[in-house]
Amino acid sequence: MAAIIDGKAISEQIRQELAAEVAAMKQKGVTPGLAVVLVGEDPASQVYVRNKLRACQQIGIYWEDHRLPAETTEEALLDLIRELNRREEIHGILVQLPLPGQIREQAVIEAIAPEKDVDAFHAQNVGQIVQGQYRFLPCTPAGVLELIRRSGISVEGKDCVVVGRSNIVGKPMAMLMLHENATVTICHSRTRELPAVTRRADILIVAIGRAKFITGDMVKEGAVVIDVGMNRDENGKLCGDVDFAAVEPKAGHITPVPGGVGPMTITMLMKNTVTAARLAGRKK
Ligand code: L34
Repeated sequence: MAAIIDGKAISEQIRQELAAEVAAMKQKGVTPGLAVVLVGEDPASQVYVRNKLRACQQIGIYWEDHRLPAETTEEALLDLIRELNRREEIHGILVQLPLPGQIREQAVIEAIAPEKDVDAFHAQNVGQIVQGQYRFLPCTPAGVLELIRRSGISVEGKDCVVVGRSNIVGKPMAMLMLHENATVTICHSRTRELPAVTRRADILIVAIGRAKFITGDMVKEGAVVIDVGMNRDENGKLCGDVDFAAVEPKAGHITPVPGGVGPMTITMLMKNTVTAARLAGRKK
C-alpha cells in the first residue's frame, strides 16, 4: 500500500505561505501581477486557465485574463506580448499552450521578456537552468520536486527515471533531478525494453501523455511514482499516465490524478510570479 502524495493539500500549504508573502510585498507597495493569455477555446486549457486565475485571486496576485479568438494571427499575439512586456504592473506573462496551428509557439515564447517568462520556457531561462543558475524553474517540474521534498523523500544518489522528453516537462525534470544528485535516466516512446528501465527506478516520473501507460509490472516494489499525465480514459474520466489501481499496491509513494501534480503546477506559477515581482522591485 502506497502513501498517497496529496498535491492539493501541499499546494494549499504553499499558497498560504505565498499569500503571506504577497501581503508583505503589498505593504511595501508592490503587488505581483500576472497576465494570462489564452488563444482559442480548447476546453482543457480553459479549465487550467480558470484554475490559474482562481489561484491568483486566492493569493492576492493582480491578474489579467486575455482571451483571443482561435483565428488570431501570430503578429496580433506578438503585439499583445510586446505590450505586456512594457507594462510595469505585469511581472509575469503566461501564454497557455498549445496554440493554434497558424502560430509558431517558439516565436511566441522567445518574444516574452525573459524576466517575465514565469513558465521558464524562453531559451535564456532554459540555458540558465541547465547551468544551475536561474530565476525560475518551469512550473510542472518545480511542482514535482516540491511534492517530493515536502513528502520527506530524499533524492540524493537515487535512481530516477523520467519517462517523456518534452521541453515543458521531461527535459527540465531530468535536469532538476540531476541537480538534486539523482542518477537520471530519460526514456521515451522509442526506448527498448522500457519496463526493464522503469523497474530500476527508485523515483519514477511519468510524462508521456498516454492514459494508464505505466502498469504494475513496470514499477519496483516501494518506488516513488509521480504521474504528470492528464488524459481522459475510455469513460471520459480524468486519468494519468499511470494505471493507478495496478501500481498503487506496489509503490511506496504515488501521486493521484487529479489532485497530484496539476495543482502544484499552478502553485509554482504563483511562486514564479511572486519571484518575478520581487526581482523587478530590486532592480529599481
Ligand atoms: N504555457 N501551457 C503553459 N504553461 C503550463 O504550465 C501549461 N500546463 C500544461 C498545459 N499547457 C501549459 C499547465 O498549466 C498542463 N497544465 C496544467 C495545469 C493545471 C492542471 C492540469 C494541467 C490542473 O489544474 N489539474 C487538475 C485537474 C483539472 C481538471 O479538473 O481538468 C488536477 O487536479 O490535476
